[in-house]
Amino acid sequence: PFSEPESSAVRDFMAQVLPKTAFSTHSTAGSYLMPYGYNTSPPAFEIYSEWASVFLSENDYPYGVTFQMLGYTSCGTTRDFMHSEGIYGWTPEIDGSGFWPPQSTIFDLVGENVFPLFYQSWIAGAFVDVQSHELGGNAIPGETMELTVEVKNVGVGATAENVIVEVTPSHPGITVSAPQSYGSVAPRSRADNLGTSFEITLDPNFTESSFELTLVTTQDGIFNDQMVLTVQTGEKEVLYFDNAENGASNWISSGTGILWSVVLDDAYSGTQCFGDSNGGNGENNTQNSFELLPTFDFSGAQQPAISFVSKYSFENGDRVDFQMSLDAGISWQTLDSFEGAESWHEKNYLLQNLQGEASVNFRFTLFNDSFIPADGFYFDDFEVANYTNGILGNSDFEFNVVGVSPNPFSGQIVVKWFDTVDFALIKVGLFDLQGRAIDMKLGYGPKEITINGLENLSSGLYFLRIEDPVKGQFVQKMIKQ
Ligand SMILES: [Ca+2]
Ligand SMILES: [Ca+2]
Ligand SMILES: [Ca+2]
Repeated sequence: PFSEPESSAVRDFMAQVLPKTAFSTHSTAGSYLMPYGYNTSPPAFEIYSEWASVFLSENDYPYGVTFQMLGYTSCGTTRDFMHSEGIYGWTPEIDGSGFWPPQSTIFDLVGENVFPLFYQSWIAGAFVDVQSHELGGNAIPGETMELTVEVKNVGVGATAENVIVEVTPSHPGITVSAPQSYGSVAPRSRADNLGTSFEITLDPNFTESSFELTLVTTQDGIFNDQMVLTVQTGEKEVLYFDNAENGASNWISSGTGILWSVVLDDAYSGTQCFGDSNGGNGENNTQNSFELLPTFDFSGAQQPAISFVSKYSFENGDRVDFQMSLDAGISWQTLDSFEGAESWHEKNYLLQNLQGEASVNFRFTLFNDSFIPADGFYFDDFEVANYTNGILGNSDFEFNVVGVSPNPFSGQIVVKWFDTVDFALIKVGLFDLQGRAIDMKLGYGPKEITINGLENLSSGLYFLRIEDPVKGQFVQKMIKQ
């Protein structure tokens, strides 16, 4: 080694600069190579993949060792030398049509590689990510919820100083307690605000069906990371929650290739999550599933909902489908498909169309084609819940159905459909606490139904029931002023 002036110059430069992280840029595979080039699996995968899943989420480049990304081994590369010297080294393979891509593509190719360069310089020092969160209580008008936020200094070179977490609501009807100081956070360490939760208070007159909370981390007053949470209003009954910390005994893995399991490479909450390929990338020509064993009975449910946090990295042609079955696993319908790459983020599904279904199963299914296996899919904090007495309205959830306003009401109630079903008979009824009908309205494929003449109704609690032959039945708690 170092027989050539070029390689000894690199060695001498490293000794002078003492970097923590480094890129040795190549083209044109559109992927990021990890050490070691001679081996088929990388060392320190948990650190390399944790970073890469963030800095490559913008350009969707997959990451792995040369053998996985390019199909051959390459010995004695700069990044291998760097890793052996305690430097985290990658070989970025910039995308493009060839070693001399057309001039017209240069701006795009540079643009998609700028964020990884920034991120690499940030993690060489200190960089504070939102690590996990826990939201307690119910989002009910006039009530207060408690939010704890855990952060992590994902950097390797410095302690993060003056770390502050701020929570910003999407709606003026939500108030949040002041930003909190997390002090100093050592490299690769976590900190949280357990015991001094953020307080999230809903105005007594809040009428939205959901709202968002944006969690922002700063270090010395400089923005680092953000995470957006969607909160559904109503009383939440948790039917199933799994943070993966107790293993995968509630899930069944089947199919070809590496099977789904607990993943230790990265986690949102705690130290474990679930995924298709622990310890590295997946395998080509794989199709397998991870099915939740409990079956759910939504026959008495008002608003079934699912949420989880996930991150993923797929090469073009590979994907994960999130699926449900209404016939005990004989047939599966896809609720969502995950392709490309995303860093940790929350997913929410308001499954109003499952209301009344007595037997519902859920699973994740992975499809890897015959070319380039990427890191795959990770998920954590998987929750199945039923919301009751929530506010129905224009929602940030993926399935929007109806809006009811105002609530509290005085003279009239207006019910609106955002997701119109033509030629469907919609029934809207207002009932008192004893179940007596106050008024009933029918509409044939309407976008709006108004119940009038409620001025003389005595103040108190009522229920509005909306029956839609396609979307199902919804019950909404209403307050008469
Ligand atoms: Ca976890
Ligand atoms: Ca993996
Ligand atoms: Ca592939």
